[in-house]
Parts: sequence; structure tokens; C-alpha cells
Amino acid sequence: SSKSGSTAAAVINGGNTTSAAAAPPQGRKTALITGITGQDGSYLTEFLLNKGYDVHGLIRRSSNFNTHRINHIYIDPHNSHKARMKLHYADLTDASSLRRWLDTILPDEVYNLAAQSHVAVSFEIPDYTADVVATGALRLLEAVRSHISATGRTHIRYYQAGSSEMFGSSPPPQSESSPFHPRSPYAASKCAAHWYTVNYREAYGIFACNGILFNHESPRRGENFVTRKITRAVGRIKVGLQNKLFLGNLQASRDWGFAGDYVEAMWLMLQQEKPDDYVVATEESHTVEEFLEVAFGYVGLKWRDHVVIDKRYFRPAEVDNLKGDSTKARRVLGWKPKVGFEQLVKMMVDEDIELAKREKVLVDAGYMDAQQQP
Ligand code: NDP
Ligand code: GDR
Repeated sequence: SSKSGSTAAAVINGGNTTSAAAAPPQGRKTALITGITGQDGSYLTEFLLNKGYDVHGLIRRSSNFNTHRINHIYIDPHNSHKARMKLHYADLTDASSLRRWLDTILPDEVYNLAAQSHVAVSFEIPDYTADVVATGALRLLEAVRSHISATGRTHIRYYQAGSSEMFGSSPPPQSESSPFHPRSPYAASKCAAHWYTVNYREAYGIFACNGILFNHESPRRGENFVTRKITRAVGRIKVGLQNKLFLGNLQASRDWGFAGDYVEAMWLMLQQEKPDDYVVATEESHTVEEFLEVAFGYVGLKWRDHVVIDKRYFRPAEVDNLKGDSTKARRVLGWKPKVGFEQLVKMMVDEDIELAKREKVLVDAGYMDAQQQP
């Protein structure tokens, strides 16, 4: 891709180019990722570093360190000039920070992964969820548009993290042509972000793509999403740190894939000749109960001995059945998932057994309370 590099930065910064604005060696691409500290951000960063990209991530200020998912790839720039992943403070609720980092980093590709991504929590904080998920995407698109208009860097490409939640109560299988019927403030906000992205593509000719990704999980999944909540509990029950697992609706069905496979689809969308929207899914759906069967069964436990239904985990409106039709992504992008359902569950249980064993050492040594639950 063509890179205007430090010249454009010099114009925007009034001649004061910063070290971050220095153009990387010819031919190396630069990516900017929002939500780099999340599950997908960490896998996408590993993927892009392997492809030879320089990766810049926007992180938000937190009173606790929030970089645990990317610590293993972080190289302190004080120690090495070879660091190819760099982190900067910004927030999707702060438009000025988004524009400033675009102007400084001069990315070739922008991946908007940041979100208040918990569906149940979006009913508790609907206003904030809309601000980050819907208006946040708009702020970033607008920052990209004004950055392009100021610098002429028209080759820049944008990825929007869309969700199968947008289909909501639309009957399965859901494809790009299925209608959206969102069932939560989160899902409604993702629909807005989807249409903002389509609009900026049509109105300004920006290379902007929506990935409509079905659920994808991993050992790095947040601990209050149902899959990880289950596998964490399996690990802790197996080593004797926990006995009960409180859950909500076990009959909901989801199309669960592996996050490591899905980040490749994000990248592939931005490598096409034309920007477009794609459903990414395994095309297989399983209930929460089936997930429990496989996860507990794998280590010789019976889920019915441990699971207690707690009404607080039911949602005001539920999405009953998601099963994707990813024909288009398979045909156009040549993408397909590598990890199947059982393999995914076992991968997560294996890692969470190891984690629970480490916790057990701390509990036995008196450094941690056994009741301390994730
Ligand atoms: P996570 O919840 O693991 O990560 C979300 C990321 O967004 C974190 O890095 C978080 O930072 C960051 N973030 C939250 N609020 C803000 C804010 N105001 N400003 C800047 N950054 C913020 O999500 P996933 O990795 O699972 O998902 C990635 C994206 O894909 C999200 O947009 C999600 O909605 C969407 N998606 C996810 C699917 C899935 O199954 N995983 C399926 C379909 C779509 P911090 O670490 O500080 O909290
Ligand atoms: P989801 O994921 O809402 O599909 O959104 P989650 O794992 O939270 O819920 C899946 C299903 O499990 C049921 N469930 C429970 N869920 C949670 N979190 N905790 C429980 O105790 C529990 N008991 C039952 C839920 O009711 C639901 O039906 C995820 C997120 O990553 C979104 O950001 C993303 O857009 C979608 O996947 C695709």
C-alpha cells in the first residue's frame, strides 16, 4: 500500500513529527486496533504481528492494569526499539483522542473492536452502551473520514466488529440478507454501528467493512460470558475450589466458534478489492445445556450435580437461536473455521483446569481465599 508516512504527519502536527509518526520500513503495514486488550484484540494482534504488521492499540484508562491478555507480546519500548506493538491511551467516548492517534500513527488498517460487549450488562447501562458501541463507532468513522480528507490517505481501510446479536429474533439460519431484529440495547447499538459503517462507505467511498461475527470463544474469553463461566467452574470444581455454578437460561442456542479462527476473517475482509459485509460462523448451533454436557462430561463430572438456576441471569428479552449461514465468507474470502465445537470446549476446559491448579496452590499456601470466585 502507498504510505504518505512522515510527510502527512508533519503537515498535521505542524512540522512536529513524533517518534510514533515515523514511517515504518517500506512495505510494512500499520494497523490500529481499538479494544486491543479484549479477547479478539489479543488474537488479532498476534495474527497481524505474524504477518509483519506494526500494531498500535488504543487502551482506556483503568484503575487496574487491563493488559493481561497482551502482556505476553508486550515489549517495553524503553528496552527495545524492536517493539512492533505499541499502546496509547484513548477512548471511544473521546473523539479528539481518536483523531489524534489516527494522525500520529497513520494506519493502513483500522479495526474497531472496542465495545461494552456484554449483552446482559447492556440492560443495566443502556445509555453508556449506546455511547461506546453506536456513537463510538460513529466517532471513529468520522475521525477516519476527516483524517482522510486532511491527509489524502484514501487507501486506509476500516473494519467494524458487528454481531450476530443484530439478528436477534430473526429465524435461523441467519445470513447477510436476514433482517435485523435486535433484542437488547447492545444489539440495537451494534445495528446503528453497522448502518453508520455502510453509510460512510456509500457517502464518502471509505473502504469500510462490517464483519457480522457469531459467538466466538477461547481460553481468553471474559469470565462472565457463559462459555468461560462454565469452563472456569469446571476447572475449579474439579480441583475442589468450588461446588455450585449459578446460571440462567440453558435452552438458548448459539453458533460457537474459536476466536483465533475469527480474527483471520476480519483481516481477509480488508484484503479484498471491494469493501463489503460478511457473516462469519461455524454453521453449527448448540444449547447452553449441550455446552454443559461436553464441558463437565470431559472431566468425568455431571453438570446436574453442580448447576443451580438463578433468575438474575435471565435477560429481559432473550435471543433464542443463532445459527449462521457463512456461505459468502467461505466463497469470497476462502475462510472456514478450523476448530469445531467439542475441540473448543475441551481447549477451554484444559486451560481452566491448569488455571484452577495454580489457584489451588495459592489457596493451600494461604495466599488466596477458596471462596474467592471469578
Ligand atoms: P471484549 O469485551 O473481550 O473486549 C472489548 C474491548 O473493548 C476491551 O479491550 C475493552 O477494554 C474495550 N473497551 C470497552 N469500552 C471501551 C471504551 N469506552 N473505549 C475504548 N475501549 C473500550 O470483547 P471481544 O474481544 O469478545 O469482542 C470484540 C468486539 O467484537 C466487540 O466489539 C464485541 O462487541 C464484538 N463481538 C464479539 C463477539 C464474540 O463472540 N466475542 C461476537 C460478535 C461481535 P478493557 O479491556 O479496558 O475493558
Ligand atoms: P451472548 O453471550 O449474549 O450470546 O453475547 P453470553 O455468553 O453472555 O450468553 C450466551 C447465552 O447464555 C445464556 N446464559 C448466560 N449468559 C451469561 N453471560 N451468564 C450466565 O450465567 C448465563 N446463563 C445462561 C444467555 O442468556 C445467552 O442466551 C456474546 C457477546 O460476546 C457479544 O458481545 C457478542 O456480540 C455475541 O456473543 C455474538
